[in-house]
Amino acid sequence: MDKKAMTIDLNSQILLDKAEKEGVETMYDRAQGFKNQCGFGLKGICCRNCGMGPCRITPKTPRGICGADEHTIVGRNFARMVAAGTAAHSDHARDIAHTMALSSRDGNYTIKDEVKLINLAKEWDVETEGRDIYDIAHEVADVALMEFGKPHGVARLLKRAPKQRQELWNKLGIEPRAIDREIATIMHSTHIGCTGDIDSLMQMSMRTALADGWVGSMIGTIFSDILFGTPTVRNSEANLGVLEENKVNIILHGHEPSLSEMIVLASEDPELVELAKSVGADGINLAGMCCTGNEVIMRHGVRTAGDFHQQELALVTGAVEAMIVDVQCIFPALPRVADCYHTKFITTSPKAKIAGSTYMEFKEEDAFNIAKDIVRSAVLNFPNRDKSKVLIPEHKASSTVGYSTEAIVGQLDRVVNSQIDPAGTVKPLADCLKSGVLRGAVGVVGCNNAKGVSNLAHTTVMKELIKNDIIVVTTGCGASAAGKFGLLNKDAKKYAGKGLATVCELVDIPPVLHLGSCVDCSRILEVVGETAKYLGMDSSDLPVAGVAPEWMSEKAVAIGTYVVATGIDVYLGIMPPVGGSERAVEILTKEMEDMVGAKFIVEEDPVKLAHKIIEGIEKKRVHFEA
Ligand code: BF8
Ligand code: SF4
Repeated sequence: MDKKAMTIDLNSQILLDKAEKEGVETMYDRAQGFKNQCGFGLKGICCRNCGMGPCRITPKTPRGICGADEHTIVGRNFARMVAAGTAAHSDHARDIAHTMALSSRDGNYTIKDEVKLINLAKEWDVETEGRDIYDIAHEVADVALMEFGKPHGVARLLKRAPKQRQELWNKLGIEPRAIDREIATIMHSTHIGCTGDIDSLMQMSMRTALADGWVGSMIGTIFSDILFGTPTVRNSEANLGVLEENKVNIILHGHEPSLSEMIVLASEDPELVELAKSVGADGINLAGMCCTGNEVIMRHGVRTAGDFHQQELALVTGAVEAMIVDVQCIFPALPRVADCYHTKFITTSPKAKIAGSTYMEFKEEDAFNIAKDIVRSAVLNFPNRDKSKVLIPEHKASSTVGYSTEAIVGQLDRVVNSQIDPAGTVKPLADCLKSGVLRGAVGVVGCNNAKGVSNLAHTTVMKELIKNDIIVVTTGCGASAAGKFGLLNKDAKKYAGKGLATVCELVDIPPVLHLGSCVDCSRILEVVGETAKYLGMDSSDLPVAGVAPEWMSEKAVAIGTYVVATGIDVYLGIMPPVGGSERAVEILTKEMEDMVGAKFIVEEDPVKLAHKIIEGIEKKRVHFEA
């Protein structure tokens, strides 16, 4: 297959040609080498949880050496994916909570959204009257940190879900207790000789996944908003065309805003801007990638360089002085690509050291100074750029981003609400859904996957949905894809059906709303939860769905599972590694519906996938007719 046919992004296609000419290997080359992937792995029936293995299930060996059957093996592997995904999101959240514990009036990290902090403090019974905001922040941070390992009770944030949902979780025994505890329980239960019952493994997976969505990710989002500001609507641009010929280009890639926020500040520091000029550049140009890209575009309008599949290609432009990374979704291949150019590939986290990188450890205690050192080293690298190797492809699209829950509610209020409606509620959204002007709302989220054509499924699904009057909310690399292809632009209402186009016109929004990074899928839970509560319904009654058309990470498996456990159907464009167990498939695609009111649906053809979603949404609308 022609490599260029593996992506629909024109910039990527141009840079794949360049990489080929320059002998630079990328993910697209390696993916071709992996055309025939291991059938056991694909079906989830390979176990290496103990030293007697690996055991692979075949007709001749229907059980592992310990006797585990295909259901146990698939169930254990699935549960471990959920645990890993939950660990990743929640450990990110833990770092943000620690950062808030360090916040101070005259320090590097200050409180930007006091109202959100006070509201959370009240929700968590932290005294607020007559106290200094930083004392409150520190106590709230401590309470949050306890949510990771508290010995008793269930997670506090579950109370934000509709009442019926909370009762159901309680009845099913899937209310998460403490985040770390749920992760540890899965690691324990999937050790050799523990759980040998797939129903129980799936139940545990839901409980742990709920700890991800309603606890870890939600803490990540709320605390980031408190520290760095709740996103507001702003304009920006996306795709590799945002790199600039005459500026020091710095790519921010990874996930945690405690680093990226400081880099943004450092890049505006007059001393470093002057330094950039003294080395012959016109200034410093930051561009984001993956979820860090989503964090900084939402809060600062920092333009998005690209998504997960473009991380190597960004360096192939030859125009990047430094790529700064922290954790998650960072290809270990990057130092090799960086070596082909002048680019400095800078790792910063002890949790994600990568051989061949320049390691500059980031410590929140000395955040700004370290961020300045990192940016300085990027600036000083500008004279090393080899102009003959530079090719910045021109494509980029403009976008409107920053739709936090508050921004969505505020935007709807501003224009739609008549004088009689109470301000600051989800009423306008609920009304639009109820009346059918909007048929439904769908979260199109997640990664890019080399099993498919980069960006094809995301853009196809989004376009089909909006054409059918379904408003789309998006996070993660799905949001970057939407940005690159102009779907976050208000003009994209031209692709929308009549109802959605009217709403977009009336309230001045694009048909696809950018809600942030993958931890910000918790914003989706919040909007759905509030809308359900407003209508006196459970989340499973609403015409809403989640879709991960090109998912690939374990985090995505955790997200999909908590979304289902919240009562929202999840549509996948890539089959998860569970096909080797009929029971697993039955539970995930059928029985979960009886348990939690939602299930997984897998469809690899993006157009068919979109139509299955539309059908599912229309079925849910019966609840409005009752
Ligand atoms: O957490 S969408 S490729 S960047 S995993 Fe990774 Fe997937 Fe992108 Fe953000 Ni989310
Ligand atoms: Fe094989 Fe059982 Fe060990 Fe897994 S746990 S590797 S199935 S013996």
